[in-house]
Amino acid sequence: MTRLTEKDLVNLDQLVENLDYKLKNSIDASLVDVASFVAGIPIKTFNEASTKYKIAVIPITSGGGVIGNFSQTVASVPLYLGYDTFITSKTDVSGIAEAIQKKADILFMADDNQFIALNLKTNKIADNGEATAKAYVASLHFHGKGLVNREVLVIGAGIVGGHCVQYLLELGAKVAVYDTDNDKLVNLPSSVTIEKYLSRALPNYQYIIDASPEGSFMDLENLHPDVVISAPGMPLGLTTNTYAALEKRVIHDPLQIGVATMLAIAVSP
Ligand code: 2YG
Repeated sequence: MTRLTEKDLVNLDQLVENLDYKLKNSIDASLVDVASFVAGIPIKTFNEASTKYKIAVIPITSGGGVIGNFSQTVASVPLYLGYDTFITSKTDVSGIAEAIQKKADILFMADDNQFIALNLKTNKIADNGEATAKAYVASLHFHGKGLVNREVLVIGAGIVGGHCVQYLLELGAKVAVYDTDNDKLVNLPSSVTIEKYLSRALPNYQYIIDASPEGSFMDLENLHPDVVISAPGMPLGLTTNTYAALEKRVIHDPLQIGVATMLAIAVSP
């Protein structure tokens, strides 16, 4: 999975408030709607959880080390949703101890291999890859007012793309997948269509999930006229002018939608 950089996390238009506003504008659903839908909990339950759980975000120095603004961006989401949230002053094991001493109930922490939210009360673990994938699929579900029998193209069959395929099938969509690496395509369910040539496939799909780590490979003239692109992949697979032209029909953020969904999963009974 792509490792974020501080640069990915400092764009002001990616502030969680702005993202929530953009999400409502493009899919007529909020962060809370999407996160609750994925976690399978009533919106009321998710909102009430903000009075029950204290959130700690723990910077982890392993591997590539702490990413500037990563903990702050993660913490901004539960804060925005009304949760008592803090970033530990210590990192790693000392940070975990500090979080527990300060009575945190849910710990958010990420190394280079996994990003989780751990509910200490229920032992529930929310994984960012799965939560992000489902949140981006759910966004298309809201946009399309359901995905039953809708054809959706998933670009990139890695960890996030794989979870997208599973969830799309669960929601009744007809799924096609493109990946440059054949090894990623062998274990897909037989009902999934494999697209061999991306440039030939792109114009045929109104709904696209960009779960690839490639940037700027999709241009407007080669896309379906009513295309909607839900893009968990970093960097965004659209050229700048295509992103600008499509605006409301692109769902994309570096981190926040996935974090909100991890939180809903972590607090779900
Ligand atoms: O605590 C820190 O600052 C670092 N140890 C965080 C490292 C995170 C590495 N993982 C990623 O950058 C992504 N997999 C995070 C999720 C991206 C979601 N699109």
